[in-house]
Amino acid sequence: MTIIVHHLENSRSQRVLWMLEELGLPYEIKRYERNKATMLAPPELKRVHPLGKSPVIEDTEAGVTIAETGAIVEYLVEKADGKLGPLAHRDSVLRYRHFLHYAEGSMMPPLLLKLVLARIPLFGKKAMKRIQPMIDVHLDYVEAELANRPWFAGDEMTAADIMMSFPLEAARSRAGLDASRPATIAWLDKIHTRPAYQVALEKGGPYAYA
Ligand SMILES: N[C@@H](CCC(=O)N[C@@H](CS)C(=O)NCC(=O)O)C(=O)O
Repeated sequence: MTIIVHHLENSRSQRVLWMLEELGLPYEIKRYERNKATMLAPPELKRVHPLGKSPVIEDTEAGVTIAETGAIVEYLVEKADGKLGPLAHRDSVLRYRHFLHYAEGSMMPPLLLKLVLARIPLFGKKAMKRIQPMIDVHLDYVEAELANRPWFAGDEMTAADIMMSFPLEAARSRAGLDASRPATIAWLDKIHTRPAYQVALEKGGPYAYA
């Protein structure tokens, strides 16, 4: 066993388990529970990486510790000799790179903001009304993209789809993604029925977004 996934319940790190299952790479899970009051990660995670966030992976054979989902996903593509990496066509390569970064760089921030504001009484509710239109721009964009092709980069599933799974699952659970955006919902249903996704879900423990 060379890869250890430091996995926080109900979190982005579910994507890493899914990817490892898709790639058929052996791995071990170290589970962490959120603090029930703050929902933050436990302090033990700071011993693995100074940021104390999840996901973090350790590749014990290579002697490396990697934080940040996008960096982990790219590392795993490399480790699997390009499997789930960019497709051959130039346009697909550009889309692959775009969505790989877009997931955490553009789509997650307003979703996270909404989650944080939802916990602030009065002011939070008012401010949330300003955030939803920002989220809707992303949801409309994604819907238009998925109406054009089966996967984010092109005709085949890639790591870009894995990156996009968490923001879209979060959007469905708390930011108004519903049947009015049928291509996106069909894409979510499609990833959820994949055997590798199901196995990862079973191994990962609590995950409120699937
Ligand atoms: N952009 C980072 C975000 C990491 C992150 O914020 N992870 C969350 C899990 S969804 C976390 O560890 N939260 C607990 C905390 O902040 O204490 C990534 O994709 O890896």
